[in-house]
Amino acid sequence: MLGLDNAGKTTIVKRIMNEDVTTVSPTLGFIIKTIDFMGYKLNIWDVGGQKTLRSYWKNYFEKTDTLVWVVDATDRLRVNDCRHELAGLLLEERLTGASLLVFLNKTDVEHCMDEQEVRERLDLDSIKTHKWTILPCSAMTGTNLNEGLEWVVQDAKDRLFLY
Ligand code: G3D
Repeated sequence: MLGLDNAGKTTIVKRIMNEDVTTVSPTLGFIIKTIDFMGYKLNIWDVGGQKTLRSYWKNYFEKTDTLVWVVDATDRLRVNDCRHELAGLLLEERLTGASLLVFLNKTDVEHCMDEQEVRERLDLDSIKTHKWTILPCSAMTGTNLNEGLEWVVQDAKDRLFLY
């Protein structure tokens, strides 16, 4: 799970794990959590998103089935930065076979960017190299987090049947 700092990655992981979401501090390194979901074990790597940490992202790509890219729906100022970082990741050789789930987080906040706006501003429709989807969600309310994990599991299942 990657994204710019402050996108809500740690809060999403905490919400999924049913932990208290009112106390999060910036992720300086990474946190690994394993959850049981629909009979599968999902290993979630929450990797810090600050600019200084982004060069380390590539150390986490080995054996990644799905890249969960978390976008802050309230952060219009950094949406270009967000598009640029995502585009760079999709060029990474070790992520070639990975699928992409874009979690549009913080959609509980009024006047935030909606799915259509983010699709356009991140240029998602031009992505042909990876199977992808976008889901508006909220780590605060829990909206759509399970649906996102379901997509991840279903996608992994589909790939198992292919091999
Ligand atoms: P990161 O791990 O991507 O860096 P964090 O992001 O999980 O640390 O979250 C950054 C801030 O966004 C936190 O606020 C957190 O409470 C808030 N946040 C995360 N998800 C949501 C959401 O879905 N809705 C809203 N409204 N806020 C969210 P603070 O104030 O602690 O910086």
